[in-house]
Amino acid sequence: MKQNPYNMRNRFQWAKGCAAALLLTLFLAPNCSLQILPPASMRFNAAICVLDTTETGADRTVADAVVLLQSITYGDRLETISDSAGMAYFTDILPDRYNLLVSGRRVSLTEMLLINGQLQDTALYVPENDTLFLDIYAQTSRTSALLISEIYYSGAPPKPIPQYYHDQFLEIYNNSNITLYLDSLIISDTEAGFQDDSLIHAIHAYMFPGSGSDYPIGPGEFIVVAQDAIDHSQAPVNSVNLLDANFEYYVSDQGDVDNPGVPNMIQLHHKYGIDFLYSVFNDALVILKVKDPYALGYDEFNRLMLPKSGVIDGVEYRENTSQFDWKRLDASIDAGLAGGIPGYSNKSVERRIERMEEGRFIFMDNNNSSLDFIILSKPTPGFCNQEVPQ
Ligand SMILES: [Ca+2]
Ligand SMILES: [Ca+2]
Ligand SMILES: [Ca+2]
Ligand SMILES: [Ca+2]
Repeated sequence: MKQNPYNMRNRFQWAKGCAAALLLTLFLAPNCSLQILPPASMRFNAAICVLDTTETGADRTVADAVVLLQSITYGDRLETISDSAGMAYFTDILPDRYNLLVSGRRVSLTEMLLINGQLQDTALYVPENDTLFLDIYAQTSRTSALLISEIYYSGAPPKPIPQYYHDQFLEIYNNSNITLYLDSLIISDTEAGFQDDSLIHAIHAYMFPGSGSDYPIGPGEFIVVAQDAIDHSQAPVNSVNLLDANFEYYVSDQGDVDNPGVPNMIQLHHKYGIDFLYSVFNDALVILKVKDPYALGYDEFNRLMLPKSGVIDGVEYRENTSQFDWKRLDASIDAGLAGGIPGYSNKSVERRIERMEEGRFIFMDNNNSSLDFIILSKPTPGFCNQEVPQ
């Protein structure tokens, strides 16, 4: 797999991009702060040390990591970058329950490792004028050449058809500079409650057709997998025209529509539903490649078990992005959460552009959707109209 070369300039731009992204999120986020705040005298400082569990000694500390504090009660998001000693400092914090997310990178000549860690729903408080010292442990994972670049799951506003979500789609992007093949790649949604398991418990699993080199995806190319590759905008107002989708899910025994001009995804497993429907509130989607999808069989609730080692990329989303309990994906796949949009809002979530390279978008992938994804007011199937960060 091709890794992008990584230098100090990129590292700075990445950190700058994350900081700008978080500021933008703060600016755009609905004002969910409560009116009644604890007295200012209860505020305190925090010194957080970011440690990589895969290293020893001085190498354990992670410099240049984005450290994000999410206040659960007041909705505040505070972020900073860890210094050369791996320390991140926050001042004047309100006592509250917090989610702490860290996201960094470690670069060698041969590879770039992503470093992600989190502490969920942790009460932070120290006596007045004191400083809280805290260690946060992070684990490493890898970025990939093929990425989930957009998930449109929210569905159309209820005019005139209520709860219409057959215009859902998944967009995949080739973030590398070589041609790759989609043949036999699997898309699956995974059940909650198996974060620490070595297996994906797939509710649905659909595979791209082809025998190895039939469906190329070039550098900088998008492909769209539709729930149904039809022009949905003919019915509910503001729903999406997916006539140009590259692939569609087709569930033959459920009266599904089949556009003969658009190849169907091969059904490997379909536990329930009239189609491969993504939840309009919370779900996790992964793309993965495995030798034999049936090698591990099924769990006791008829979910297909697939090895986590086969996961190429994964994105978890929720309506409430500060609720980290019962996550579906662990930090090696997605340490954060995309989303934060209501169902049937016609909004979409798309991976943030990190930079341009030889005229191609390079999308951000820290394996942390809290940092990597933004909200779009309109879905963009097969393209991206984000402003490129300078
Ligand atoms: Ca379908
Ligand atoms: Ca078709
Ligand atoms: Ca990823
Ligand atoms: Ca897009």
